[in-house]
Amino acid sequence: MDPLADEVLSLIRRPKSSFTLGELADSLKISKYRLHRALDDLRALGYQFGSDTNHHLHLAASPDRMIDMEILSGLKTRTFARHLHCYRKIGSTNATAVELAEAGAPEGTVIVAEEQTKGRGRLGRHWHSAPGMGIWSSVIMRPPVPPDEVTGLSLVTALAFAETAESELSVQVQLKWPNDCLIDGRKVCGILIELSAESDRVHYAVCGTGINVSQQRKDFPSALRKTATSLSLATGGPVDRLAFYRAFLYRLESLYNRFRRHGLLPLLPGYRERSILIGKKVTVRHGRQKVTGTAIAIHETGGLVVRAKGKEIVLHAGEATLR
Ligand code: BT5
Repeated sequence: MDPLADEVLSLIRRPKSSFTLGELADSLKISKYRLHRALDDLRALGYQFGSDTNHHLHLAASPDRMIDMEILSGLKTRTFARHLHCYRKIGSTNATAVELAEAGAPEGTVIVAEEQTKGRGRLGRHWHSAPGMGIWSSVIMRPPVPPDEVTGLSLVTALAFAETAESELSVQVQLKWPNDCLIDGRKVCGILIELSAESDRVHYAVCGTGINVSQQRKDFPSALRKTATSLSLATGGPVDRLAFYRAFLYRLESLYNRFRRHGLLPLLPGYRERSILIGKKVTVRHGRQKVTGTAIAIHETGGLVVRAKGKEIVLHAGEATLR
């Protein structure tokens, strides 16, 4: 983005600002002609401007687009998204995040895209990432925990999503260990953590989050129509994707920082109260392992504690189904 367009926007957005075209050009020390060009560039991106009877300019509409100016405007995080890579179309934000993390990108670097052509789920599954309808995003994290506690990041992210949806949109979210967020039993958000680690140390974790925002039923492929939902379907109206994303990033950063300082323990009550597995009979499959029993708790490492045949087993990964 042209830095001038960026400056124009930040001046117009400043609280209580009121500029005529001439005053705005003077403040930016540019000609009115250049200002008109910058406003035209912004209009091409989807910004709309209005003016009052005194010819003071105001922003009438902002585009619903995953562009840095929009994400950063009003974002309250300290480190998350302070390094931000926005794409219109990408293979997978996680794949790009892995490349950037390998090249030394700092913690909190965010990759976000309007569309993914190779969005990935766990175990090589596909994540459907329709253009402009969701939040397809990855954050690079460098948590000081051993690799077997990284499941905790999935739980931290799921909880951040649930709290954001509940506080911003008043919808109730259920969490299905380890990485699913559901509304009315349908998946609205999936999380994929990818890791580079040694036996006792994590180099980096890429935390990928796919959030369905504005899809209507017909927008999902038929295979997902019965199992997937979106925030819009849940609220019954349009959802401000960018406002939701900013709120989510802020909450994710603050829960992640608590996790870094104190581990998962302080976050467990919030996770547990939304868990659809605790207290239920479940089957958990992980590779060739299959455990059937009662899910009784979430362990402080993020694992699922299952009581099976009189023994308590902590599972650190797997696919859980309710029986
Ligand atoms: C997940 O995998 O739920 C992790 C999804 C992570 C996606 C994000 S998007 C940004 C970042 N970049 C990436 O490339 N990935 C991450 P899993 O638990 O394996 O669930 C995958 C299954 O969910 C699929 O097999 C489908 O059944 C279903 N599914 C696919 N797309 C969906 C969607 N948009 N909404 C709901 N369910 C979906």
